[in-house]
Amino acid sequence: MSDQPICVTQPYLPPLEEFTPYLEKIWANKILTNGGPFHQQFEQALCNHLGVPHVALLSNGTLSLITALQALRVTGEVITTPYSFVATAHALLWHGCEPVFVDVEPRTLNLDPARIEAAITPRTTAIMPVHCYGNPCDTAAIRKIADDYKLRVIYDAAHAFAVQDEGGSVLRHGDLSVLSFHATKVFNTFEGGAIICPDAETKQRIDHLKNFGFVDETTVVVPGINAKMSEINAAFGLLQLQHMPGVMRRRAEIDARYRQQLQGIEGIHCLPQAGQRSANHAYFPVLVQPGYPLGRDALYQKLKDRGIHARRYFYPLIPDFPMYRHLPSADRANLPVATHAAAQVLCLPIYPALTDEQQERIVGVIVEAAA
Ligand code: T4K
Repeated sequence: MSDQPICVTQPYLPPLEEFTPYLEKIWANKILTNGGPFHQQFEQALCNHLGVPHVALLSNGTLSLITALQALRVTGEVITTPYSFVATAHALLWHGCEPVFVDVEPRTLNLDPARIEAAITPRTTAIMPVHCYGNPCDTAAIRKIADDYKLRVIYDAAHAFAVQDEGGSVLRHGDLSVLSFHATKVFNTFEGGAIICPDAETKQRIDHLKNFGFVDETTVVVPGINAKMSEINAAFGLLQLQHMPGVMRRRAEIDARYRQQLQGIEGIHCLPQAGQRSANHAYFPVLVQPGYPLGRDALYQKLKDRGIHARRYFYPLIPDFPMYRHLPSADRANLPVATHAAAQVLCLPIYPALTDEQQERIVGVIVEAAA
């Protein structure tokens, strides 16, 4: 048992028998998709759970990003972070926009507002920051720049489910915020995503966009796509919500134990949970820095040899992928902080079913290598 591989994450699944009644309802009414009863209930339940006014459910986070860009009619250049999962920039390419990479700031590894203005050109229409690892961006500074230059802001909040800052849900910031409910996320519906909207009109436009543009049987108002969440995913989401308090508690415990046990190891720096009233402990990123006897990749390999699959989220940097390398903003010289982070970050396993004994195994390897 103690030799079982440990992955960076493992999805939370409620007891199967709790899901059976939901399936029975779907089997009875034979509504599988296209905005059925579970879809409606789940949207409302999410609004309540997250403390946001409107939620549009979609089939995954990537299509949610693309649909959000479409909803706001974003064009031209969009300022974004080089330090994220590749879907952030891919969404921009799919929508026909040019990502303009701006470096991150060292404390949170989120887009550095101090560097945004220098990257704005007459073609810039929007900013797409990421609340990386669930740490909120400097939303006030980003808002100010967006207001000054009349830019749209779409937050990629794929990591920020249920995160709150001093004023409430972090998802209220920007023109739109996008969530992912992928299997690897804090809150999963197998696959799934959502767009948090400030008003009913925008939500309606997104609802049209995700359903081919249909308003009624014979009216199509926009060239929409099919990005709907199915009833089975929505039903599962409804059930998952009931389990979230326990999931969050366990994640917080694991996070606290890591911080305590890794404290004082030279060259191992735990990224702080910054600017949060309520964190979600989605990831546990550590920076492997000079002073630690092994480099990040050597520690990654050592853990892997012991069956522990930590992950180098986010290496390589997005600008290093072939479809981005040619962009002027992909020049590494302008991205020193992101470049360092991509070379130093290791995300340690964190998920509700991770046992204390497994966590000791993980910390044990890090401590042993330090000795
Ligand atoms: N924006 C940001 C900032 C994102 O991080 C993401 C997704 C998106 C946008 C796009 O949202 P989606 O379109 O995905 O909804 C994973 C996820 O596939 C991806 O959703 C996520 N970010 C990214 C950070 O990580 P991989 O390639 O690391 O996944 P994979 O398959 O290697 O899984 C990691 C570990 O999780 C496995 O070693 C085992 C465990 N696992 C995974 C799956 C899929 C399970 O135990 N069960 C599972 O079903 O990308």
